[in-house]
Amino acid sequence: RGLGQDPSDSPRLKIPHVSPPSLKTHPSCHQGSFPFYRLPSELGFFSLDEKRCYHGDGRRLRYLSLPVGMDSGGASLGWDLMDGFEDRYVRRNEDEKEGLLHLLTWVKENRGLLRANGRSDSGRLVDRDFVSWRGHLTKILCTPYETQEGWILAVTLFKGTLYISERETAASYKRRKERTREQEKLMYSGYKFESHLCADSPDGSPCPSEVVNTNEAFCSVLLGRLASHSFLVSGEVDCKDPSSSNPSPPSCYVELKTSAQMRSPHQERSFHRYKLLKWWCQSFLLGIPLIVAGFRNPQGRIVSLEKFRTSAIPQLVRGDRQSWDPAVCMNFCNAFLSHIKKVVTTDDPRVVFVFSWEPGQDVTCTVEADSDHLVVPEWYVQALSQ
Ligand code: 0WD
Ligand code: CA
Repeated sequence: RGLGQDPSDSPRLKIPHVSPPSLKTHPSCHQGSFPFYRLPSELGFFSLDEKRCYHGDGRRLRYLSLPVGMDSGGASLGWDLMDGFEDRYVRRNEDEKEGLLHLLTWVKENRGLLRANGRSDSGRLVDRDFVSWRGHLTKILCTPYETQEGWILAVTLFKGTLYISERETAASYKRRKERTREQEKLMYSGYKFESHLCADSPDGSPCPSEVVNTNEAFCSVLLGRLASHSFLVSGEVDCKDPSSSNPSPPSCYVELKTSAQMRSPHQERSFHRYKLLKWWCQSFLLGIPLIVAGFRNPQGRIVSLEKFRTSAIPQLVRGDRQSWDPAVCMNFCNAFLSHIKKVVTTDDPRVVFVFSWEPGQDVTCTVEADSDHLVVPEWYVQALSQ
């Protein structure tokens, strides 16, 4: 731009402005060796009941109960995952944006476990660099390979700790509101699958005809570290394997997944490239070692079950040159968390830094000085300041 062409260019009106640097997301920018990642350790857990009420206990933890003979080929299971969609389905209200609510409730009730110890000079109320949901970190990990959906992550620095909370993008709001009946059924089928494999007690049996209520959840709360970043993370855990060789969490936890039966090499490739990427990121983050997958036919019946060891997934995709690299996911996450630390330096619960990303572009950031959509709610500020 030529100087002086625009009246607002007059030196008198110029406001010094340093825009926060953007961050590149392309895989080629994040190659390298796998960064340090410590297996997360469980610090606690909580449950959400059928009305989505918080309980500081494990009442909604369920136990894996595999059908006998699963390892002998699976046989023809034939479970009908659409059963109950019309009359035994209670859906969580997705218009109610909870943000970090339940996780912060856990922190509030367990803040003694998170205080900086005497020798630490951090003086932080919560002695962690970051607090977030596992699902948000999964989105960060998948970013270098994501070509469809962008994200918005809102971040606030409060007493030395960075809180990360997702905001729904306009596109994902639209997709949610325009979900077809077929898509609704597909979502239901994932939960129904859990009913076939989970029992309420370690030696109990699943009740496949139960009401599916997506308000219910068991969430584990864990301490983790990625390179120089310490974090407190919480994620929903599907079940515990009562016969696990390592009974201590998260090693005894199991993730349940459904996917369409693969009928062509093309479908198999896209399963490896897209599905396994998300499955690996999600389970690796919490240190969940086992994924039990059910493959459904077009009629919505489970035709086979397969176990995936989380640690073995990267080898399954390594042969494909156009596939993903777990090191890129983790290096990008490391870079993004470092970026957040560099950009978010105002320690104030009223200030929200909004990081946005769309496929093919860099991560950008805007600041809301007195935000209407707080990441850290007032009740939490009050409770922790006591
Ligand atoms: O409000 C939202 N848009 C979301 C809320 C999105 C993602 C999660 N959540 C809630 C979850 O219900 C849970 O209470 O946050 C809490 C922590 O979840 P997370 O572990 O961090 O989330 P994520 O890893 O994305 O999802 C784990 C499981 C899902 O399993 P699958 O196998 O589908 O990945 O949480 C469940 C689902 O079973 N889940 C949800 N349950 C109810 N409503 C939702 C949702 N919108 N999204 C995921
Ligand atoms: Ca699941």
